[in-house]
Amino acid sequence: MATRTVQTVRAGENNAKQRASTSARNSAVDTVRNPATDLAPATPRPASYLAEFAADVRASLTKQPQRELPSKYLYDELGSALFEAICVLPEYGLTRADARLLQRHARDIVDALDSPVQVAELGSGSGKKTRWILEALARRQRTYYYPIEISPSALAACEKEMGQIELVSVVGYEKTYLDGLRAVATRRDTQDNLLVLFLGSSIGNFDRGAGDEFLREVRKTLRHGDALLLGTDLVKDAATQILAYDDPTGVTAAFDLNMLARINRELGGNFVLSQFRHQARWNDAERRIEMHLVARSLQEILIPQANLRITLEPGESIWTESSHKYVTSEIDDMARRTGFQCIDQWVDAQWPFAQNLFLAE
Ligand code: AVI
Repeated sequence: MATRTVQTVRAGENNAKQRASTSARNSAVDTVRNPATDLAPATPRPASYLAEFAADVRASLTKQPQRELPSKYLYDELGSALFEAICVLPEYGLTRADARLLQRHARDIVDALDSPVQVAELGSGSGKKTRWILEALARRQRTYYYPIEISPSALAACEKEMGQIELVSVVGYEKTYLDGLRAVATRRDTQDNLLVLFLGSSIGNFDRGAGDEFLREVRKTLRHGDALLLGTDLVKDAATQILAYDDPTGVTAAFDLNMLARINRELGGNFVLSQFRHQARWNDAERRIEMHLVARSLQEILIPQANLRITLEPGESIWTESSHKYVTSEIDDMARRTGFQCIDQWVDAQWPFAQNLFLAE
């Protein structure tokens, strides 16, 4: 008897443009071909992609008083590989805490939901951590798993891995978070409840207001009785947090600097990487880690394909990412503000991180 199914729904032209992506992780792998660099793409990007990248770079690098670059552009092919390496750094406990909680509490999580439950995951990556949830569900019912991921290579890996689980059928969506979730929500049967997974504290890469807005949009696609499992990294001492984003082996620095290298590769920029230093700052008022690239000396930057020329003063920084941290007591409010109720919360004992189970009100 066939118990395994794997299928992929690919993005249309519009979705592949990643226009709707407001989050870093979901804008993953670079697919632009650049013969000069030998970074071969998995699939060609639509022609409009470079124009959008150039416009974003231009708008953010000219911001004053603080220049920025959008964190979603950290995730080209090399950036995504570096992020995978970050996840196994001893100093970056976040991913292991996330996985530990799922492994320990998968049963509690699925027991809180009425059958039949189907699972959608926003930015599934390779989906490794999700196995625990799917196995727990498959013990009581045939389960559909819908990984939603813009990176074709990550989605393929996820489909391959999760497609091995007995009584689990995988239908991958190569789309942005919300486009994918809308497609899943319209395809499910009326009696099915949906469990949406948003793991790894990816919510932390949104500014707090934008994070609320995003959760409200997620809620709009759901019905009463559906659930959202939200992973949130918690505030811990500043030294631990800084080390997690500025590791001694320099993997996170490489991840950050690669954004400049990518601009050089794809937009003809002239950033000299050795003239920039990666810096992780803890912003206590906003409860977030900020990643910056700080100019070591005066830099005349030319990015011809973005029609941009700027001067960076020595010590001036480009802000490349925010990673917000949470306190457990704020999660209830976050749920309520966005149309959910937080019905359970599990906190890791080794690395302060919480899995929060939200029910759609
Ligand atoms: C993907 N995201 C949750 C990571 C984080 O911790 O904010 C991205 C990251 N940036 C540097 N290290 C990890």
